[in-house]
Amino acid sequence: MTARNKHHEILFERHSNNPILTAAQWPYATNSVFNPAAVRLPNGETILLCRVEDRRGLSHLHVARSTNGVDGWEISETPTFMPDPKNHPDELWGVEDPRITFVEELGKYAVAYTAFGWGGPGVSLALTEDFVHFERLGLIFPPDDKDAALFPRRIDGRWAMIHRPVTNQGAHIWISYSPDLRHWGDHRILMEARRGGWWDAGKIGLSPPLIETERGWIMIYHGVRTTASGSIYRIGIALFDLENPENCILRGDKWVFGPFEKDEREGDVDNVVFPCGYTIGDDGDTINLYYGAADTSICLATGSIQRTLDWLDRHGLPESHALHTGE
Ligand code: BMA
Repeated sequence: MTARNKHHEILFERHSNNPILTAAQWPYATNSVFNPAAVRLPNGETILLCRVEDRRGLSHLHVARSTNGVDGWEISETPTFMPDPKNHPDELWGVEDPRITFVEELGKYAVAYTAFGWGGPGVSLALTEDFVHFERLGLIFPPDDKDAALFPRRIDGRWAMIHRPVTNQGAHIWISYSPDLRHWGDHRILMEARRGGWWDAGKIGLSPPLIETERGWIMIYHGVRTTASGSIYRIGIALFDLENPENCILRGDKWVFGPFEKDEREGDVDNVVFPCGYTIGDDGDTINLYYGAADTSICLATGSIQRTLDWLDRHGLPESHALHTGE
């Protein structure tokens, strides 16, 4: 393994316990556990909604609970959220990569997840109060679409969702709006994949839900670089206006986190770090970022809201509106 270059600023520190969750800890036979959503309950407990892939290759979701968010995980004997292809044919080949947002207005958690069916991967939404019972709202964005998360509150009176449809013009991050969480419209491109040799050229997608700060919404996103030996999934950051999230205030130039340790370099899919959730520490600043490592296990890295904003001030540029308007 190459040594870490000492000149790089480290924004997210890996936990020494990594990987914090693996298939070996599961109470039944599974192939891999990865790409978890995360949330902290009012009692401080951390809930990870983990993607569990079985040996057919199909995924379901399973809750792991811990009081400190690092170890002592409680994992129930039975899966939490199984695909239901009978009622939701779009879930025929599984449910994947959840993102959780607590919606105060509803007093419920919204879980956006990838539903994988005949038409390809699409975005589905479910609501829950307890991570035991789930109300499915169904497929809200048809294939090919994934990497979605709901905003925790309405923007200008409407619900807003970030997602990543794929078109023959590339895989960019979009925003859409809804009056009722079921019917979505006013679709707009929020941030484009870069081109050419950039680390985030060709394909980008939201990683965990946005982080609300006084200066704006922090977006942690993944960028995919295609190389001769496959793709590399890395993480970058951007900042969006609080009241008009279509306005990208700053977008970082470099990636801030990428596959480095062995568990991230080697697994079912090599060279992947894929966060789907974070929790914020009691200090209101610490970001606990939970990520899938090489589509095989679950790891944790810790950062800071303040340091992320400082980094963006030094390494970010406003996005060119020319991308959206052609001006
Ligand atoms: C993406 C998603 C993720 C996965 C990643 C790397 O397209 O499907 O679930 O972790 O690819 O395989």
